[in-house]
Amino acid sequence: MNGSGEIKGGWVGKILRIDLSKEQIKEQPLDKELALEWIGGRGWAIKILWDELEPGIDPLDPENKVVIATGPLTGTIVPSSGKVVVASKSPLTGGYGDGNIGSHLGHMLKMSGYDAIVIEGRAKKPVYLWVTPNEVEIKDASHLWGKSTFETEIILREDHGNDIGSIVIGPGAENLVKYGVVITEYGRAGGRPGIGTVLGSKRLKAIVAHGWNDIPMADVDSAFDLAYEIRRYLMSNSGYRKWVEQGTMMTIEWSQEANVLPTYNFSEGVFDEYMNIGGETMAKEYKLLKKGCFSCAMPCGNLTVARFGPFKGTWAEIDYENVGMLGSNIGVGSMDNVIKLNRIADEAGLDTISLGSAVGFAIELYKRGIITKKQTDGLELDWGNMDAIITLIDRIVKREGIGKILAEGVKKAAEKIGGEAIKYAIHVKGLEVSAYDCHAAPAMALSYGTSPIGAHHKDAWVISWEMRYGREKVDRNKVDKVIEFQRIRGGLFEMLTVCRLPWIELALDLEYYPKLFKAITGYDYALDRFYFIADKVYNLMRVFWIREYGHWKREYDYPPRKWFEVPLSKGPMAGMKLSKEDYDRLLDMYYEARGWDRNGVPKISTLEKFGLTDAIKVVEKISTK
Ligand code: PTT
Ligand code: SF4
Repeated sequence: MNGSGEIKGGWVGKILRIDLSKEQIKEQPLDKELALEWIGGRGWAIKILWDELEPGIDPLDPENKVVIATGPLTGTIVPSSGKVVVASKSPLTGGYGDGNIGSHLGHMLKMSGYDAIVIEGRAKKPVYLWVTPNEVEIKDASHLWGKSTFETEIILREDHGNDIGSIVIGPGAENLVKYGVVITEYGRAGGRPGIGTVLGSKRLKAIVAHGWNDIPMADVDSAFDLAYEIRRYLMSNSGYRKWVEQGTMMTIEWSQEANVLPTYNFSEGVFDEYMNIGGETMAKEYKLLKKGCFSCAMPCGNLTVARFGPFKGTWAEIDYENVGMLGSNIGVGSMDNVIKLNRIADEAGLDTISLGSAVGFAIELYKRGIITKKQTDGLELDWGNMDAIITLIDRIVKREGIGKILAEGVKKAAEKIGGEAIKYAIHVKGLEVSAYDCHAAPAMALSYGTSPIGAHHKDAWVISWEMRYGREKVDRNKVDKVIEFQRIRGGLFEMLTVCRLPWIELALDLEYYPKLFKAITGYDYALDRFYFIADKVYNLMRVFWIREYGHWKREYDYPPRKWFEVPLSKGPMAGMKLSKEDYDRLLDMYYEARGWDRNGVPKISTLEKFGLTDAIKVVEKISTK
């Protein structure tokens, strides 16, 4: 490791560099400053992409890079530490994009001696990457290309054994559908802003690792005691049982009650058939097994099987977002059908959120007469019409007819279709909105509007707090909550690269994380220090977007137009829509709290505070335009 003084644990000390065009494999010592000042995961991803990408590069150009990054706690005895960040310049949004996937890849990589992989170039033919402590190899994947993610994983396990960590892409990403994700272990997905698609453009079908070296820890006794204490706390928590029975699926019933369940392309907020697709029904009638990521003491994966109708016997892993977007949002009110659609999305390697949004968008346009049967090549689109929906998804995966337009994401599809279409495209900055309707939830709308990757709930899921606090209120407390969550969820957890659910779902004390960090790495960081670094990361992500766009507009931080213009049509909040004036007030307060100007551009003084000198040059350049 570069820099003076040895790091005693957590980070393993090397970054793997792969150039697929040159078929070159290199190792680089982990820079100590990168470790201590940018921590890992998202922190490293943005720093590397910022430093190394040619500004304005086409995301599907071979020179775009994909960063696969672990954090100092990943893969250790820390509970729920089986996470890994996948990041790149997004082909869906044109800005910074990342995702955090629960898999065995993170600890297998670290046990192979690597904290991160940076991939660039484009292979001449399909390949996959094989990583162990003894060898790193770019291997032929011609036999895997065109295969579903599940088939691919099966073959990789036949060839390399079961004791591997992997991420793979499916035919959707190979065909450059812009919301291709990476899939692992038959049903975990990551990289919503098209990180799988970037791998597809590089002809990299999979990354597979098998490691066996220990991950060093500065103070094994303390790390063990803390991990043991946390496990005991989690497993004796009063919410534990329901959590392992339902996981995130319990949110369906909650969202219905709160009038925020995405229904008919974010029109209604409640769904008559919500019980059929809810957490209770899933747990009692459809759940076969619970699955968990590496080292998790509170496994939340719901492996479910369709039991009735034409798809009987089909299985898929489902979560709240999957069911909200490929269920109520497209009018599908049967768990059997929802399981089938999720299986299709997982096998194709497409993000269920963007896919559900694209399908809902197309159905709404069709029903409003904005697109016609001629444009859908004879498909009669309707809510819940499984035959039409399955055919439409197949066309998206293959980029045929209307599928080719929808494969670009709803923003670009709306621009192409023209007219009123843009009013029904539910996205922020080109990333489709995850499964919370915000017609009557202004703080959550702000969270989507200011998320650093486009409309994802991962950074600031403030909606349940907002319901308790008062959904109608428009004040500084809402802004502060969004920023607090962005620091914790989007900063602390994305940099340590461990699962946030022990904290958010079972109220694990956040103070455990600095303690774990100290026990594993030997470094004593207070939470405030992590938050300072998180703010630095947020500022750099923002300037990355500005650099790539070459300009910035306040309206890029607005939630979807539909929430301002078309009121909710059902449920206790029927008639509600977001007030533009209120949203602008929240946005002004947000910019002020972040030290950004009224267009959302970081002020020079803010960037100076974080020592982001290169970013200052970008901001100065656009302000003189
Ligand atoms: C995340 C997004 C989510 S968030 C879900 S369900 W969720 C969807 N899952 C998909 C899927 O499955 N298949 C598919 N083809 N597309 C999918 N798209 C959607 O992707 C497991 C959990 C979950 S379940 C969540 S909220 C938490 N996310 C965390 C996070 O982001 N960071 C962190 N430190 N901890 C987290 N813990 C939780 O992990 P993206 P995963 Mg995901 C089948 O990556 O790009 O952010 O997309 O990784 O392991 O599946 O998440 O109600
Ligand atoms: Fe994975 Fe769920 Fe455990 Fe988090 S709580 S580590 S997402 S199984």
